[in-house]
Amino acid sequence: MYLCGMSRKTITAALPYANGPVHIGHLAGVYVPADIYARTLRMMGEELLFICGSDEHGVPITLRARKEGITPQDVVDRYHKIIGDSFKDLGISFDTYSRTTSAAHKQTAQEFFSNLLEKGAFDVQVSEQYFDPETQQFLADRYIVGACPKCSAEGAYGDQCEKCGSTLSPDELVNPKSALSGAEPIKKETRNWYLPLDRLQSEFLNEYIGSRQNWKSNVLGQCKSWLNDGLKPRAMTRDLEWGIPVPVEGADGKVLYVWFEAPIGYISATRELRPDDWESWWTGDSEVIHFIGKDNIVFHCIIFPAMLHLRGDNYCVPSQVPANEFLNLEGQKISTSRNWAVWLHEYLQELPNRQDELRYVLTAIAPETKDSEFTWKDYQTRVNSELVGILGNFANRVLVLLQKYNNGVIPEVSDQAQAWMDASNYTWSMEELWSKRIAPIAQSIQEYRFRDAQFAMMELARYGNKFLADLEPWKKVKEDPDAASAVLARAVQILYNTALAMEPFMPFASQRLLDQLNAQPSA
Ligand code: B3M
Ligand code: ZN
Repeated sequence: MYLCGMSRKTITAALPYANGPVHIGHLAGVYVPADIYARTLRMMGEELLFICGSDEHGVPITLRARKEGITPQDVVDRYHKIIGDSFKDLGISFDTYSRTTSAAHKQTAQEFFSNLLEKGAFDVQVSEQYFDPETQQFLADRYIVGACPKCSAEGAYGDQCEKCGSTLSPDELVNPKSALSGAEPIKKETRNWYLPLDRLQSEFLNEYIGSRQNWKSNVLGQCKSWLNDGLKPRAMTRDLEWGIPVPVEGADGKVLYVWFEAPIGYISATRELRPDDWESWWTGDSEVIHFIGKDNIVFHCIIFPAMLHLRGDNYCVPSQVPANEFLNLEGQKISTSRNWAVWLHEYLQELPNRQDELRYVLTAIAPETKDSEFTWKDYQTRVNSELVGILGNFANRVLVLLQKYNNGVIPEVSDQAQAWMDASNYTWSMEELWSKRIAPIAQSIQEYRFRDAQFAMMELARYGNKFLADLEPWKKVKEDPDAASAVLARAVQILYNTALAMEPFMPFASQRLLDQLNAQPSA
């Protein structure tokens, strides 16, 4: 097993399916924590790439295209743009936002498949699959509809009933029909390439997962339950039209399984971004970290590592997969099909320049260890009492006092006043401020505890408010102007540190504050 060196990081965020826009559940689970992580490490001077892009293959995209009477490419073009623009607007600082219909991805995914094929990694198996005799094509599970065997609802899919949520197989459907033609599907033999996950379990995965001590317990729990059940071979090719053609003679009409090629999309995006040294970000000295939601755990913790292990050639397996649980909305599960969601592009349109408020609230309630809940009431309370009441209040007081007593200029502090300040019981030295208030933020972030990190960041503003309330510069200005100057100068330092610490969480407000202080982020 090659976990790779720890000198630089390749940070990935799950590639969103380009069959719809992203919503707050995606943001809280994946994109906001990943961005906080990448921004923090950048500030700390670490070398990293932050990679994402659209996942543009898969059956849901073709179904959507059929429903709308357009091509799958039209669907993904539309959502790739909406998703990419809205991430940018929210300040998600990807180094690249690519897509899996790019030429570079097709090449990289096919090369990866061929490489494994040459190494004899796949088993070829012939199996019976559903086939539409009218349209003459194989049917993915989603393309077979019928009555649900559990709740009897009509229109259940071959993989799931959306009415009662049961997971199904097409064989269980009552009265199955092809969604393409309405014809009754028949079974037909077909040949596909399988990843022997059963063999890989004993050869590699048991040890890989078993030795991940610092992974989150929700992630390890899911992995272990997959392993306990025993892995089965899984087809890495499918009889479909939309996807990346299987690069084998005679495999016409077959494409790479979307969960085979989508994670390779991270590698392809790196290749496009860094044509000269892309492979070094996936081998040798790089450390790979995947930010994902809980429904993607098996693919990133079991299937993709198995592929990378088989690939060999110094390729790294993921060193961390800090997956989150789900976010609910006003007491209900977020659902794309029922349109129960707060869509990012709509939020940005309806509440312009309120990116940081959303980032802040989603981090405060992030489903890090269990499912959590977003409500607009809670959003309102957090914005008013925390962002305005604590952070805004502190910044406003410092800036107003500075303007009022010293024309907006940081006052000179006499030696005597500085000595009084350093000896005062009311405050810490700047070193203590750093070790007690700032270092814990970075520490929590490195342990993937973003809620704690943001809370620790807010502690700086709480501390600043208490500092001002205790030392009352507005009173001292009359009795002891020198001491008032020392208090003001120190308050500005605390505010400056707060503005820096805010950057990963609220990059827009951080920049505005730094501008108001006439300071540079790196100063
Ligand atoms: N497209 C699935 C999802 O959005 C997905 C992730 C791919 S990551 C390689 O849930
Ligand atoms: Zn049902």
